[in-house]
Amino acid sequence: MSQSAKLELVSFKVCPFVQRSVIALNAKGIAYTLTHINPHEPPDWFKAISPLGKVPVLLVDGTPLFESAVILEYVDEVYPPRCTRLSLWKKRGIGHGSSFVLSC
Ligand SMILES: N[C@@H](CCC(=O)N[C@@H](CS)C(=O)NCC(=O)O)C(=O)O
Repeated sequence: MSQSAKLELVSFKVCPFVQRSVIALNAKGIAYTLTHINPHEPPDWFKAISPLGKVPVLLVDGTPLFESAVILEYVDEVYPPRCTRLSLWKKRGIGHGSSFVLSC
């Protein structure tokens, strides 16, 4: 686990679970690429990396992390500052829409 890892978030445009990952990554200013798929018609490469067949999946140097809560935990642990409710709220000026992040 390192901050220099290459991150790719596998996404579905209207998925709220993806959005909480996007909010966390953006709030911490982390560089990542976004790859959209349709999880209801998943490509073969996605089936191979996603045991549950759901998005989001965060590829960390190619290793898949799945479940948005786990992704949030990873992002919070590896990329300081910790997103304690208070610190993110105060330091980043994040409003109500980010309550997903604050639940991590
Ligand atoms: N508990 C999962 C839920 C993710 C989820 O349900 N994603 C939906 C899209 S919003 C999905 O991939 N559905 C495809 C399916 O269930 O086959 C998480 O928090 O990551």
